[in-house]
Amino acid sequence: MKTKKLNGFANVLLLSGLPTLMNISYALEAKHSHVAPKIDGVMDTLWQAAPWQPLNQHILGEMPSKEDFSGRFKVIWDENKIYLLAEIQDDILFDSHPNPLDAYWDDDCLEIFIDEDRSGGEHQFNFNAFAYHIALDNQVVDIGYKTKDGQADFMLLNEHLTSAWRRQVNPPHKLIWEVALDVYDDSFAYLTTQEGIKKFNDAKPVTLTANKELGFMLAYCDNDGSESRENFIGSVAIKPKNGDKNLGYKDAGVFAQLTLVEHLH
Ligand SMILES: [Ca+2]
Ligand SMILES: [Ca+2]
Ligand SMILES: [Ca+2]
Ligand SMILES: [Ca+2]
Repeated sequence: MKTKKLNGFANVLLLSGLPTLMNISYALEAKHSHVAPKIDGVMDTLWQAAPWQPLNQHILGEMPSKEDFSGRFKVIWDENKIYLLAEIQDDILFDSHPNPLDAYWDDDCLEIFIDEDRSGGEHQFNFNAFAYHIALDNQVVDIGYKTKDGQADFMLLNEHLTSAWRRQVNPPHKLIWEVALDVYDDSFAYLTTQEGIKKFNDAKPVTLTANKELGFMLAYCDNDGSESRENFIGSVAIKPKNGDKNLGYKDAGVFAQLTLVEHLH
């Protein structure tokens, strides 16, 4: 995978013809892997084939120092899943909300944004796209539907991915955080029974193929002990709307294009 700048006139013309508001500031390629990485927070040699991608775009809070937060990541894929490895430097790991559904964005978390069909568009209260918040206890949450009283229905989606992280022995003790992600399309749905139990429909993860294009963004919510998160840094430069760059959890149009390829171009 490599970063391709798509700011040429021809590319702008090409992309402007698509019925999407997809972010065109950059695009990524993920290389196919014949072997699935072991998800254990240790970087296997198979990751060497994938280049590092920066995780350095400001979304919220003050821009952190390198010691406070810095990160980079790699992405590969096979027919079944997308695999992600993030190398994160965070001086203090912090999780003050024991309920995984409570203010999970204010605890340290890795956030994967994915839009299976690269449609862009609104996804806050639907599954046109997903914003998977992965907590330090590896539980996964996104907003489901809007409740009858207009509140966000926070959904545990632990079945959608496998995650593991581990700190390295040598200073500065960076985290290696690995994720194996099932890719669900917008047919995913759930219902809530009268007893309040949430039941998923029978949507299955899609089978991935070469040249598939998805919407993708990675981010990290860093909190080191404050009431709310101290900074929020992502992989994509987001054009602010009314001064706000924290748009990924509701607008898939800010994600970048991720193309699954056999070989890097
Ligand atoms: Ca920090
Ligand atoms: Ca928590
Ligand atoms: Ca979509
Ligand atoms: Ca932290």
